[in-house]
Amino acid sequence: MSKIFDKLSSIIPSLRAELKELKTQYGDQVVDHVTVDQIVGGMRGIRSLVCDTSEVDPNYGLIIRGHKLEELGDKLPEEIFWLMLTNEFPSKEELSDLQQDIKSRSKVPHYIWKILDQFEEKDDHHPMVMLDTAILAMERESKFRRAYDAGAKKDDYWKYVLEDVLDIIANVGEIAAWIYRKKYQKGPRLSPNPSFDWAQDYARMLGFNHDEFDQLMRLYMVLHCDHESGNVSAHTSHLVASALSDPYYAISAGLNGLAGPLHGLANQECLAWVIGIYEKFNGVPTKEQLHQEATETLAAGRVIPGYGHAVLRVVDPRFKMFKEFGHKYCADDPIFQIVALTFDTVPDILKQIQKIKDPWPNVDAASGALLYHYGLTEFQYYTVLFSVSRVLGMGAQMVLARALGMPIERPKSVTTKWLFEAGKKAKGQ
Ligand code: CMX
Repeated sequence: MSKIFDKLSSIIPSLRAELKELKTQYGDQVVDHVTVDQIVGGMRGIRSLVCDTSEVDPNYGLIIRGHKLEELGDKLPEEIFWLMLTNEFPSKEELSDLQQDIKSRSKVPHYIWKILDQFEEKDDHHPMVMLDTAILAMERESKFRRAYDAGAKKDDYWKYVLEDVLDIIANVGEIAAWIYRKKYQKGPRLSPNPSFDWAQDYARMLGFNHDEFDQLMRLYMVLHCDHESGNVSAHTSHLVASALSDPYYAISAGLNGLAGPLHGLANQECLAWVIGIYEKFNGVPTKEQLHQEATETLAAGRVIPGYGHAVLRVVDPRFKMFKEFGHKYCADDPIFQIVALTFDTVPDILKQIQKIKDPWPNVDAASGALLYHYGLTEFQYYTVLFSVSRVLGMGAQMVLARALGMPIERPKSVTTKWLFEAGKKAKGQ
């Protein structure tokens, strides 16, 4: 067993004791209240989930285990995975041990290639369908399910969940890379290289051989890996795993949520919007022209993709970090220039629309332009990249939830009639 298992074995007893103390001391205390608007408004802001891997501060953005993103920009995704699980950065030896462990699990089952072969090249299956199908089909490898069926003790569930999560992490890059190469006819499948780090290996298996692109992939994988647990993908995978469905079911389910245009698919939509502008103006438009475009998009009843957020109320720090990368490496690229111009134009327009709570760019507003710059121009594929990264966060959250024996989720629903009555009563009518 690798060091991450030992490390977690040593800290899980204190996490369990902490949860027990919380329940004993404060279990019956009221810590939040809920309005009718929240109940009919997508449960926005209701505090009803526990997530220790990361938090999203509305006035800053993503904070991973107490660390702001600026501190994490030069870390490897493997280090962040360890951090999310243990609340500490790995030592050099621990990092290398984790990387070895992941490498040792790299073996995509042969039937996955056959299943992916069933998707015709150039057909209209979205690459997210291919990825989710592949992950779901690998469920027959689940060590958690096998251990559960054999009567594993509840206290040990997390170990088997971690086994599955590490197996998925080890293989998702190779699968995702093949989806890209097959769907977009980029040539034969490329094999993993044991001397590469995880993000670099994925970049190279996609077929890009560029140090800057490796660097972008590392940053991309760090910035997309987690966003606390209320977002659609994390919450979905957490919910499904709470039924003790194994990580293959749960991660595939979470990624199906990521495939929605209001969530992970926004990066694809965002770049499509930017490219549309580039093509229409045959280059970078003026600020006035861009203003007109944004106004027309809104008038057509569409959202400006990459702008707004359910929690954030400031510029997403992930956007800022991608923008900095762009300024450093592709400042002359017209697509990146449109992204930068959009940032100078769109927030002021969105601020005029009262119902919009966050006029600022989110992570999806900049990432696509950078990928495009290095030649990854098939923007339908971008949510797959997001997915590869999000496996880390969903996986870490799942391991901790099982370690803490979190129960099956089952919130109470109410009828509209009940809400009317409860509202009247609260108003004293
Ligand atoms: N353009 C136009 N209208 C927008 C908008 C945008 N960028 N952002 C919000 N609005 C609208 C909403 O559609 C909503 O309109 P209705 O009441 O008519 O339905 C209204 O403003 C209020 O929305 P909100 O409370 O500010 O935001 P929500 O929490 O409801 O939604 C989000 C958040 C991200 C879905 C929304 O801002 C949006 O659709 N943005 C564009 C898509 C996008 O970039 N998604 C990626 C988010 C990051 C991620 O999760 O991956």
